Amino acid sequence: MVSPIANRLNDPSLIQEKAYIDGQWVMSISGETFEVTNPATDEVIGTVPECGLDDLNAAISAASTAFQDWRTYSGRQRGRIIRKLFDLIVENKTDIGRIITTENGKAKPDAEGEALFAASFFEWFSEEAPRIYGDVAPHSASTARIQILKQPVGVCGLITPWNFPIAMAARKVSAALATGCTVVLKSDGVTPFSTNVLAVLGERAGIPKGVLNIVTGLENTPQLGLALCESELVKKISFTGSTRVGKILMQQSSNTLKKLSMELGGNAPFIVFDDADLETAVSSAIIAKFKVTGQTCVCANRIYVQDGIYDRFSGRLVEEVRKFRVGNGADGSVTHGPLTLGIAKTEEHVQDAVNKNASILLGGKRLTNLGPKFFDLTVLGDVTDDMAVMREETFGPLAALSKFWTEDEVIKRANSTEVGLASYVMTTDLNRQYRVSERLEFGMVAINTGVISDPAAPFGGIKQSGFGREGSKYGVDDYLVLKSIVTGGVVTNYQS
Ligand SMILES: *[C@@H]1O[C@H](CO)[C@@H](O)[C@H](O)[C@H]1NC(C)=O
Ligand SMILES: *[C@@H]1O[C@H](CO)[C@@H](O)[C@H](O)[C@H]1NC(C)=O
Ligand SMILES: CC(=O)N[C@H]1CO[C@H](CO)[C@@H](O)[C@@H]1O
Repeated sequence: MVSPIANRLNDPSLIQEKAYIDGQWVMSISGETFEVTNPATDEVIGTVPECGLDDLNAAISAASTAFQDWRTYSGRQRGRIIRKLFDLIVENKTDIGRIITTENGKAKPDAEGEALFAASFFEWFSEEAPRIYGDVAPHSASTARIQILKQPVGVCGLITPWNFPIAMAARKVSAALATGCTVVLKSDGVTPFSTNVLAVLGERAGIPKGVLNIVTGLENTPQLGLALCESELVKKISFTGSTRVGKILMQQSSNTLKKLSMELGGNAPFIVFDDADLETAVSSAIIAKFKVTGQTCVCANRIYVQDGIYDRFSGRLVEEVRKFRVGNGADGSVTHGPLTLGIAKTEEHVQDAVNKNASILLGGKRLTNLGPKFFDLTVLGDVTDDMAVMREETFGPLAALSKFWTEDEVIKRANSTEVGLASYVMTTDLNRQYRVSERLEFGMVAINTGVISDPAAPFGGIKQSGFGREGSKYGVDDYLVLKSIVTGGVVTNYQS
């Protein structure tokens, strides 16, 4: 069967209903497949292989063999290939956007935006690839020398989520390839087609066979994750997903003491001070909260608004959010798509908050006329710290507004969570910008903007949001190991 998405593409070959192992598009050895559906319509849009351990081991073995050659490419040679992949993703952004919308549900501007965001990491790491410097260090003895090399860690097991099916994969693959590592990527079972595009275009860009392998799977995901973690040939795991699964993978990696990167859940505070510029605060909150219908790990989950600006902020926010249109993301006038995995948690959080006397300022209910996965963009007022929405990540279109009075109070409330990924601060007071951002216990702070991600900015969390950084000049470190070379018996007689 040809996937119905393929008919809607300029370049139907971007859709591959297979796994990609050692430079070949292959079925699973068992022959098993699973279906992929469009969350807006629940229509089946294609099938991909349900890979098992044999398939995974073939991919690991291919990556392990390819590593011996790929690591010997110069950074410049790798950079040129990675740069070509950047160009191809940008050229094909419309098609890629369509694929993302069809399997993830996000609206067209978000989907094309994701394609460009994915591309930006290949551009960035194509430039970092030739700049992986080591060091020369002075030895304690005058007769010895120290040279420090940065070398690729080896085969990397990458596990990526459905909410940015190409960008989260791109952010890892680009850095791994830049350093000379090879990759076995386990894509999310909900969104395998978007991730597969990386292999289609990667091959066209000239990535040698075995360097990038993609294993697809849905039901088998836990076994595949376990096998990646336990493999002796895999030297590193990078995971983006929930804190719960991150902890499992970390445990499973302990027998082989793998190098790890964990990009886990958040519970981002968004703080609006009285001295904020109102329009900046409103537009930033809209991006930080409602991007991809609230399904990002950096989404503003708790919006703290100071007493003096609370009424004006909530009024303007509701006015602006009201203008959006929820629907099938493929429809050009739609701004916000369905919830990819469903709406249970959003509904629960609204119910819980309302039961505890929060007020509904906008939305608050399912949009059953559109389908089972649509929820209205929602703004709640009078939210308090005892409500579930303040303690757990909603991953849905629910803006929870809570009033605060003093700076100390809001910092304390913002910090009191076991996770620490993104945070947002709206204030025009320069001293307050420094003071508050230094006191917030989060890996990232956005000041007067709702956009925190950029290829040049290190992305990552602290506390139970994980560790490791993606993007930026630090992003290659997660894929490198240091080697010290100490040379003894060096005789330097300058008076020769
Ligand atoms: C909600 O408001 C009602 C009526 O004012 C009050 O009796 C009740 O205690 C409040 N519930 C909570 C959880 O604050
Ligand atoms: C952040 O708030 C927490 C919780 O109140 C507090 O323990 C911590 O000291 C605060 N961090 C800073 C740097 O102020
Ligand atoms: C739709 C579109 O722009 N497709 C392009 C994708 O990239 C290839 C090169 O690999 C072009 O040939 C296509 O035209």
